[in-house]
Amino acid sequence: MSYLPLPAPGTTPLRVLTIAGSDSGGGAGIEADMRTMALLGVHACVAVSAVTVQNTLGVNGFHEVPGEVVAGQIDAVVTDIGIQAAKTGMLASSAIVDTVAATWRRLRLTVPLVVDPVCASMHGDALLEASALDSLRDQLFPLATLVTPNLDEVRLLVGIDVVDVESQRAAAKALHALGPRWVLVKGGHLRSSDRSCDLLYDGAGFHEFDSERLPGGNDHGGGDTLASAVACALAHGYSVPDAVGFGKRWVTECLRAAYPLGHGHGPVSPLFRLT
Ligand code: PXL
Repeated sequence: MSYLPLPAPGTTPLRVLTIAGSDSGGGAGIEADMRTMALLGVHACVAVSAVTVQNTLGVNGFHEVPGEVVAGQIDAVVTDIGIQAAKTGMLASSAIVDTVAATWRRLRLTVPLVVDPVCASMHGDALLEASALDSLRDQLFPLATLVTPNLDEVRLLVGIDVVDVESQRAAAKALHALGPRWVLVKGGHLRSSDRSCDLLYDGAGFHEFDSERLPGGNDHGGGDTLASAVACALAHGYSVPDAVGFGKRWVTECLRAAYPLGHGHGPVSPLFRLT
């Protein structure tokens, strides 16, 4: 596949801000975002929302960063370094979601914003307090260029159980009504056991993204990696459908290169780009 153009050595790369939680195991969250951004030739700036205590077996707990510190990180990055796109991942609480949205509005940011509405880890550990769903829907979604929920997040956000193409389309419409410009409903293995079908919707038309579904349990950080790659492509000026197509191809390559780690789920990996 072809990747994004790399910056010449010594020249300033494009910058993408990730507002997300840290994974001490290094597989998901900010660590996954930064790996993908670096290997796509983009400079990653970070606003840490929470510090999780986790390994490949699960999340043992997390410590939330105070809202004003999250806002301060965004402010510091935007007013000095400048960004061409941003993405959000784990935001932990309604206080942080509200602060991120208020800061985005206060700074009058107009760059593309990818919102990955992370609610839980793959082990089912909560990464967002239940009361924060209202904040996500009411405050952050209307600012988003693209939201990228998986099927569990769709159920929590709009109460739709996606079981087939029709319910996937209904979910995309219900999510779009909350205000984001585009919605990507990640379908997992909805239509067949060996394909992964994601549905993109902008209020007018549907675009389908189909990829092979790779076997193996090492897929920690897949959603973060996809959203980060999409944000990098948007920073380069790609259209949303082209950016999603790129992100999907990227995460498929990262899944192919996933490696075992610890005693649980290993991470998807962009390190194949170094070989
Ligand atoms: O992959 C979702 C995710 C995002 N951010 C953090 C996580 C996880 C999953 O465990 O730990 C910090």
